[in-house]
Amino acid sequence: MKKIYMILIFAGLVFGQNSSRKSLIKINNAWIRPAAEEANSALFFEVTNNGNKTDSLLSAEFKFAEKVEVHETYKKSEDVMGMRAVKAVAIPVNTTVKFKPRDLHVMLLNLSRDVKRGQKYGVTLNFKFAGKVKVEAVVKEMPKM
Ligand SMILES: [Cu+2]
Repeated sequence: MKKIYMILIFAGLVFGQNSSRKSLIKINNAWIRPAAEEANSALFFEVTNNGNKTDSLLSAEFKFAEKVEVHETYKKSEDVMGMRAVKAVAIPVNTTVKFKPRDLHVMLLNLSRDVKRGQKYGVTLNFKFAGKVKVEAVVKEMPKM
């Protein structure tokens, strides 16, 4: 009887580890706005949390940007929009958060090369619990308003 308990506990530990390591964060439609060397660009995507606890996007990495920041757009005054860096963006359970133009985005500052339409780049998103999530982003034009 004792043996069976031990096996169950062991199985629980292994299973628990596996499920906590598995990323339940899904990224869709990642894209980058075209921009020239030394200019800034931005990365957009949709992130869905299929896990059972709120996760947070903390930062991102892009090899060809000097600096990468997570930004939000806000109303500076009646008809002026501004943007600013945020420490984290919460991704609640069973929710898709859209990073899109004039809203949340990942700012790619001071590009070290031209980022041209049709090119594809690997980017890494760093989540509090899911850890590093790598995605491929395609370069395409901003959608028309
Ligand atoms: Cu920005």
